[in-house]
Amino acid sequence: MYTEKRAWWKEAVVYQIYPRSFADSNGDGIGDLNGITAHLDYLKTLGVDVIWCSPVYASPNDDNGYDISDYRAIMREFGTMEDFDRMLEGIHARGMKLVMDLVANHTSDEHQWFVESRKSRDNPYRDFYIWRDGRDGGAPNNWGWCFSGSAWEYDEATGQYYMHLFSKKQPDLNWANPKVRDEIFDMMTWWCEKGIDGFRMDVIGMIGKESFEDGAVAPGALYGDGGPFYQHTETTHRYLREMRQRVLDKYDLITIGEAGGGTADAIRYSNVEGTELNMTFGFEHTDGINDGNEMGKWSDHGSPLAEVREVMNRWELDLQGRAWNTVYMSNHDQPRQVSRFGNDSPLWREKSAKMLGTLLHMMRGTPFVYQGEELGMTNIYVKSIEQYKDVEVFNAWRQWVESGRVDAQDMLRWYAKIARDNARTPMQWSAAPNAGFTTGTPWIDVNPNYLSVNAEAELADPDSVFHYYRKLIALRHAHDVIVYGDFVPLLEDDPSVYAYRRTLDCQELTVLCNWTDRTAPCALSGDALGEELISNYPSHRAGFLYPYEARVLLKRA
Ligand code: TEU
Ligand code: CA
Repeated sequence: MYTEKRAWWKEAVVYQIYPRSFADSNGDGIGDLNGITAHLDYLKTLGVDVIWCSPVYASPNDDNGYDISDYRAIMREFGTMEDFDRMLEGIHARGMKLVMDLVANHTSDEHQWFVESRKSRDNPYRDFYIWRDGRDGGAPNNWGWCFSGSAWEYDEATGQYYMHLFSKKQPDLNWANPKVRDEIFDMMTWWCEKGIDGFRMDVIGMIGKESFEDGAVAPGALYGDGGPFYQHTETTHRYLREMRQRVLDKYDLITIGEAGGGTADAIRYSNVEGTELNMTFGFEHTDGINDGNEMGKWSDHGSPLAEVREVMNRWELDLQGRAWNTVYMSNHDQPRQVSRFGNDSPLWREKSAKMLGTLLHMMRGTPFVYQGEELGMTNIYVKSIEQYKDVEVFNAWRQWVESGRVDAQDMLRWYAKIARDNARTPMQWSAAPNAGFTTGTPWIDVNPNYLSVNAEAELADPDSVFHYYRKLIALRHAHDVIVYGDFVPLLEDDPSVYAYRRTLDCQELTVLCNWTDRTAPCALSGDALGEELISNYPSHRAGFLYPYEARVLLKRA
């Protein structure tokens, strides 16, 4: 039995808002801060403890706010600092907390620091970014970037290249420069003094670049993989410990690293001694399942039970007693979870959405709910490239389709399954025009299924996905075994059922999930396992689980 130290952020459930697509208060088609403030009671009803807002800072929106041009100003389309203060007050007044997105691996190329930096080689801000001479008439090394293409961009003005691990409008900050760290830590302190409650740290595992050698080129790949020289390095850990001492330790925060890597990396970032962060997001069960594919996430591979379970169980077990975990399947970078891991056909959408919710919320780690997940929102399945808005989609199109390497129909099929825009369609509030998201023209298409899948309808239906999630969240708050219990995998080779147990003192919580659309035999389905806490079926069949059935049973000795 592991003894878990109590902490409020272990007991919390986090709700992620993608502000651009949450609620538009002024009819310009873009979600905004007043839109969030107007829906805080909805979130309170759901029962979440913490709200994480994707970036709300000033930005030219090359990557929807993940390209920040002023860390201390609010994006014009989202409102004003007064709107922000009112939103924060509203969140606190309801006993909830606010997590800000800290995007500090890079800024926008329109940030004042970069505007200065690119002016001349001896500008005082030159070393805020990573500038290098070219090599043999090309880029300084062979690294590719996360959205396709070279990680280096040539800049005429000074005849050097700057590094960008994301779009060319997202130049990487040079964390090796102590002045950069001073600026970032001051900015973080400024937000903490304003009263925010934590940070979700964007690609924080990439801040510690250690060297700039060529990376290995995988068969079929166009660029080298610089990962070993900039991901999860000793230098990154050193910067995080410095951040902890200079900023984080002064406040009672929740800190979440978007750091990826393997469990050994997560254990270092979110170690129980608490020298770095509280928790990190793993990517092995989402993007990681496609590692080794020539085109990365663009593939027909899907997310088979055996692979997902192997990864998720390994994360639960490896981190147990060593680090705190996060549990999620959805965010603004992933397709809708019911479409990817469940079954979004009208017949099974609700059942499978509830099954996936059960699987996640009973695990060890802080659960993250992405806006609309609590309604069982699905992928949109757009047919043409014109309907997409995401820079990642456009760049991949250029690299693979326009170059003639991949058939357009294949790419469109992969986009429909996995593109980030699937999660960025507007929140479905009601059956009113545009799903009640806006009275104007939405910046991105609304999923046509809003007529049946929407918050208003689900609030009125006690059997909805929404009320099921509300119950899951309440269960976590009511039962220590769900937060602090040990994780024990069960039926690890079962072709249909994902099952596990949580144990604490004399309590045993058994979680059974049928991952398929067929009735599956299950030796564990008996009532002998205790009192039923929640299920997505009103009655059960001994020895079997119905399609997508989920059942949670608690035995107290
Ligand atoms: O994402 C980091 C990241 O690793 C992404 O490349 C992710 O793997 C990809 O979106 C999946 O296709 C963060 C943000 O969450 C993302 O929205 C930003 O675009 C990115 O950083 C750059 O800031
Ligand atoms: Ca608006």
